Amino acid sequence: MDKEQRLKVAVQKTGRLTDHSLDLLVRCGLKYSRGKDQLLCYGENMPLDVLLVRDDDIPDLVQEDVCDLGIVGRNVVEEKRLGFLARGHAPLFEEMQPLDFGRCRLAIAVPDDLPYRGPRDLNGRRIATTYPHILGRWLATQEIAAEVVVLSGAVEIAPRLGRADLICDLVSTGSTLQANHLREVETVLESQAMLIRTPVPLPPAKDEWLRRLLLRIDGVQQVKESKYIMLHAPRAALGEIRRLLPGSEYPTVIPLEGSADKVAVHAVCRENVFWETLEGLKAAGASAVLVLPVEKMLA
Ligand code: PRT
Ligand code: ZN
Repeated sequence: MDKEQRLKVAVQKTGRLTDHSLDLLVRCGLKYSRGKDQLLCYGENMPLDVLLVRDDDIPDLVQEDVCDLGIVGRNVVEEKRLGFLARGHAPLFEEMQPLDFGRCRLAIAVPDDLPYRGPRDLNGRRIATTYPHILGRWLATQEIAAEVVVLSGAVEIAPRLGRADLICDLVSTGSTLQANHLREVETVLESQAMLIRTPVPLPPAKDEWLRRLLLRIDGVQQVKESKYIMLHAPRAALGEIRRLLPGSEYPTVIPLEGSADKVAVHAVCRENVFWETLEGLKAAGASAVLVLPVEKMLA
């Protein structure tokens, strides 16, 4: 297929999103070989190539129509979008789908010894961040007048260096904050990896592959939590057992040869199946309970 007909996806080259992004594409069926320069992954079995870049460049590459799609944190997308709007431009990328990895939050954190009762305590303070637009919008909605100190990195040490009173930075486990004697007090933005696309209409062949890719991403996301459950149950307990099976609408009920009152129940559960659920099923009369992972699903 000629070059113009191949979807190009921008993915972070090295960082927190890289493995998850490539893994998602592989689960969607992509087999790729990596180019000599290590910057391009060439799709061997799908007309889809991956361009490996810094995450901050991904919205721009999609904006400039160099790539059709990008996988990037919502924090980066939102900061870029607000930046464009502030300069009077409309951003030319569209958020398509959250991808359920790279979860973190942009949060305000204050030094352990700084008292904090609520957003109003931020008035007149200096806040260090690499996300001035998102923070600026949050401060405006909270009607707080604070000074935003824009840094390019190492935000968590800014209070100790005297460059700011507190910070607004990404947090996942919180251990970085703790190590720097900071505590989280407000969430400014919840984030996870997003699929973004160019608003430019795609030629039909590319558009068709994008449609297929989106369906496959849906399928991948559904199976992540899904389990296939098989069990034996007394017929009389079927109502209770159906109620206990998490997120499964229509289980298959199969008679068991040689047993008048027992049946086999097979069901796809679209939510995680915990030990508590299995214990509940057993208490309701289920036996021979098997829980299997689901490999692929197409609704
Ligand atoms: O080189 P490049 O520019 O591509 O990478 P980068 O260094 O800018 O990004 P990277 O790989 O650090 O993060 C990429 C994306 O992952 C971010 O834009 C977020 O969308 C997402 N993400 C998820 C995170 C975190 N979790 C996270 N914990 N990004 C950064 N962090 C930082 C956090 O600020 C702290 O400094 O990781 C550190 C550890 O966090 P704790 O809370 O677990 O201690
Ligand atoms: Zn970056």
